Amino acid sequence: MAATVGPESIWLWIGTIGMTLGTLYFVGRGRGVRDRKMQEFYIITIFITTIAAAMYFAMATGFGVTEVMVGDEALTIYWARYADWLFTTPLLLLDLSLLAGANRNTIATLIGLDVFMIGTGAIAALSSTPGTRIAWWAISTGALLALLYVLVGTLSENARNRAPEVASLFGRLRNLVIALWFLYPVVWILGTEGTFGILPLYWETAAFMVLDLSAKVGFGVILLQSRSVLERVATPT
Ligand code: RET
Repeated sequence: MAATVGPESIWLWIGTIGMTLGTLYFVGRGRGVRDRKMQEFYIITIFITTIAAAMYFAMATGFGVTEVMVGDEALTIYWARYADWLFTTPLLLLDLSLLAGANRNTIATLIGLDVFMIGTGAIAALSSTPGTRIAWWAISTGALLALLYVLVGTLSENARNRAPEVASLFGRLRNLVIALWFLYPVVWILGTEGTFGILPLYWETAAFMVLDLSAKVGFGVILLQSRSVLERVATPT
């Protein structure tokens, strides 16, 4: 069932513009980078904001939204968020993993947990009883905790074997991820999805927009800011 986009569309348009500007900025920064290893970071990060710009545009124009009946209440659910996160969160983790020099098993574990988290989060959003919504939310949050555990455990250990400036950049980005990613399930449960009606759709949409811009454009700006650090990743000494 289609649903119409309400006054929260202002935030969705700001999200669309922000992600587009982020994409253009990263494309500009990536020009002239010849080293293949360094290019990986630019390619991944450009895809992250490109996908998000497209999904924000889909939400702003009413394509990425549906209605879910929970009891006799109709919830407006922006499903395009999950389509966005399904691809962009693994790409963010890939950026971090390449920086840390993780092996394939660690990368697969992180991305597996992440896809499981977003998949079960989508089920939570589309479920039709408050009880099952909360249960899937809890399952998804469990996956987030496991993911962050790998991030502070194995991945941080890998990063310690890198050059000091690489390790320090990894540390900054890892802390940003921990701080921001924790807030997603909080906004979700307080927002319309949680059905407690604490945060109205208008403010929930604003909160997700700020989180998404920080977690994608903010993350990318910090990562791609310093070519010399990325050069150290490309040619370790
Ligand atoms: C959901 C709801 C269910 C519980 C959990 C969630 C976690 C979502 C996260 C999203 C991260 C998104 C990012 C986007 C890109 O910028 C699905 C909201 C745990 C962690 C970083």
